[in-house]
Amino acid sequence: MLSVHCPLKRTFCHWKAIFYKAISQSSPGQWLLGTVVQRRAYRWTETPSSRRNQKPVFTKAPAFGEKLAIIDSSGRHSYKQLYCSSLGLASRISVALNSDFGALDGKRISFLCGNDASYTVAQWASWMSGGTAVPLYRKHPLSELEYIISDSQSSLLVAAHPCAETLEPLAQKLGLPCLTLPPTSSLDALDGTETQKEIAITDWADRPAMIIYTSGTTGRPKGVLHTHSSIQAMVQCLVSEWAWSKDDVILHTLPLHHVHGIVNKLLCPLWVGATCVMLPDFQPQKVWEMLLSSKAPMVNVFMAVPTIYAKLIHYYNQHFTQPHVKDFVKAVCKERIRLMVSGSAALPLPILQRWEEITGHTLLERYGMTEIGMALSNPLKGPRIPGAVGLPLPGVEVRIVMNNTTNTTIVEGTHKETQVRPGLEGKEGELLIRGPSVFKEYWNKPRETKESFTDDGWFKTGDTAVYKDGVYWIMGRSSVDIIKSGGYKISALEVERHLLAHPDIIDVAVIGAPDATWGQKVTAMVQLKKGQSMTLTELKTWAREHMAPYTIPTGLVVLEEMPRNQMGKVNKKDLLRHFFP
Ligand code: MCA
Ligand code: AMP
Repeated sequence: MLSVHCPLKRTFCHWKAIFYKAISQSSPGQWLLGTVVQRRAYRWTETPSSRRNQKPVFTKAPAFGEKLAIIDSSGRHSYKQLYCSSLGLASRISVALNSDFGALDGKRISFLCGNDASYTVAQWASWMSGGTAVPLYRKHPLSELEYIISDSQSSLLVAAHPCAETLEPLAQKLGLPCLTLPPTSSLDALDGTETQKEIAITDWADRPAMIIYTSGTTGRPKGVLHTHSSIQAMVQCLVSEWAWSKDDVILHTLPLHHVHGIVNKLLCPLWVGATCVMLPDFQPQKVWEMLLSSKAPMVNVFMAVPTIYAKLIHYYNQHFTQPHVKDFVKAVCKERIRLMVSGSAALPLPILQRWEEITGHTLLERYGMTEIGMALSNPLKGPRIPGAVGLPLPGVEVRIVMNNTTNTTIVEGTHKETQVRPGLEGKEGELLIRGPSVFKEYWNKPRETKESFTDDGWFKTGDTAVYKDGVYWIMGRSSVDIIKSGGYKISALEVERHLLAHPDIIDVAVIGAPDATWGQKVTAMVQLKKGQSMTLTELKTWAREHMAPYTIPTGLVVLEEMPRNQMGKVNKKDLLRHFFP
């Protein structure tokens, strides 16, 4: 059998030597055969009883009773309170939709909540009533909210108390019922435990759980549908790999319409009975305060996108200048915090290094995607390689294939072993993923769903990766039309579509200019109507009404004429090289 077992504690060279010895005695055909046999051996296996055990996170809440689940700007919420309020809301949802309790059969429920306990109540209630949760984002403009509600074919809207003003007019326009929650401090008012029926659903695994909207290289944002089974796979894998326990306290500062904020930072702690401290927004000063506070419960887990670490470093450099303050910060972080994770975008080395100087923590970098959850991770214990994203998480199968018509496999690996095709060591290619956390489909988009998988069921990430020195490295996106700014994935074409609606813009190309803090900067290269002028501030002001804030250009270049090739195409790579060498 040809296989390279490559745990980091053994040297890569040692294993490479064994591998070369093995392959020198075999033909290329055997190499491929070896791959298949090994992959089957390590595939995640599911039994009928493991499927029966797949349940949403709220089913674990009663066992945690009065334990503190969420602390937010409105106060403290126990697991019992969250559970009872969710039951109450689920009951109201069923009544509003004229359905038996728990019988919504996957109907979509879009909800708009702040970063607080009301979000969890809306999510759990959607699941308890048998519906599919569609989280909306309060910073999205109305047009974006309307698009998501309509595209997901939502049957009902739920608005947290302060969001009702936004959602109710939309509900009226779309002819949908809208339930408004009481203020988060009074969520108990929803409690209806005495009148509740039992939740009769037992076959959770394949039921749709959540639709998250994500941008692609073509068309409008697509709804990524995850089942309860794929969500549970994500949660259980991270809980065990990162050793989550009920004693953990995580500080939550991310938006709640993406996997990073929803799964890694909220569902994981709630799965184990830990406590989640939720801030309404990211504010560097507040985050430092919470990380350093000695008030119980003290934060011991933190996760963020690289831009947040960059902003925290910036704040530290400006405000924590005295040596004894620096010593204090480092001592507290080292002593109290057990885990600090970075992900959603490449972590630049200067950020990793400076964070280490400041806090004594080597950030654990991991790689994930809306469609697949988390796939690759540096280890909790053991060496974390700067710039690399480690190895596949348990259950995840990884391939790197050549970006050409042959689709030759360069590398194939799992949590336990990695095989490199002889002669292709160190070659870059597209990263493919398979495993239980992979999404079910793009909502209502069978063609796009089919195109995003290979014939043998691997999801094509569109990221370029390489396997080197015993670990995986993400080299960037295969397409220039996907921009990552502040950890958000942004479609350049979607931004262009919006900007072309500006009355003075006749041509536009949007590119992601490199940026130390944001990863990339959404930069608009525009050609204006004759005699018109435009400043970045004017463009931003116009865009605020139409676009999600994180997609609004933060760079503007006005061109006399858009450079196009003979085919009429703009070469964005050339533009990037020319303007941002
Ligand atoms: C924005 N600004 C910029 C740039 N971008 N300025 C210069 N260069 C840029 N590239 C400006 C804005 O125009 C605005 O200016 C000001 O900076 C503040 O912008 P804002 O967006 O309000 O910033 P913020 O509130 O401080 O937020 C930064 C943030 C946020 C906290 C990093 O972007 C964030 O929460 N990102 C996380 C996204 C996330 O969760 N991604 C996960 C998806 P002005 O004030 O003049 O308007 S990925 C995922 O889920 C997968 C599964 C995974 O792997 O995790
Ligand atoms: P999203 O589609 O918003 O879920 O973003 C997923 C994308 O973020 C991936 O396809 C990668 O391009 C990027 N990404 C996530 N984590 C990392 C990482 N650690 N390094 C580089 N890119 C990352």
